[in-house]
Amino acid sequence: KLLVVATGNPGKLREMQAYLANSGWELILKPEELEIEETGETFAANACLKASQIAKATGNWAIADDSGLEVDALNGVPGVYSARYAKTDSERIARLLKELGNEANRQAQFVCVVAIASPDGAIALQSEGICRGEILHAPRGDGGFGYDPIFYVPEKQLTFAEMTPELKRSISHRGKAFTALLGELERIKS
Ligand code: ITT
Repeated sequence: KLLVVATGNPGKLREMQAYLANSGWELILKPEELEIEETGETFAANACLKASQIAKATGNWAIADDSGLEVDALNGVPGVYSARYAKTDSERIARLLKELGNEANRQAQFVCVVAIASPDGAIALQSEGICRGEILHAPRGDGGFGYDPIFYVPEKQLTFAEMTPELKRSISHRGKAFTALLGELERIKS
């Protein structure tokens, strides 16, 4: 069966493709001109919105990921606005470091909600993953994407951007959301 990967973010796409590689589904990319406005106030609402709209528009099963970084000392900001926080990854990082300033509490978490919709737009599966860490004072590493260079995982003593793609995938918010959902996804296929 065909599964449309409903993202326009190349970093996310790479990771989603890796999780889905052995799922038995034939992956197809979202048509570039199909852009869904994220009007929801939660990750779950936006993930469902994207999966549902893309499924209906293409007439195929679709999988969407809505994710972002919640910083404790900023009351969860940028949260669902992580992509809209600034224009480029480096501007997003610069803005976040400026807002946080010398705040001593650097605790934060990445959140990811994955949703899968059937061709009629109904949500068939939904899963959430959270990964806690700390915001550094300056970027480290050049792997990954988005806020990865400032997101430090104490247990590994590395930022997401310093990890191999395999290590990041095994412990990340996205990894937890996908792991919980892959078995079910296989069941739907047959
Ligand atoms: P799509 O909606 O097309 O999938 P998007 O980039 O707009 O792409 P979101 O609305 O879910 O996706 O925004 C998520 C943002 O959160 C993303 O742009 C990154 O800045 C950040 N983000 C999410 N997961 C991340 C990760 O694993 N590493 C670093 N940053 C991440």
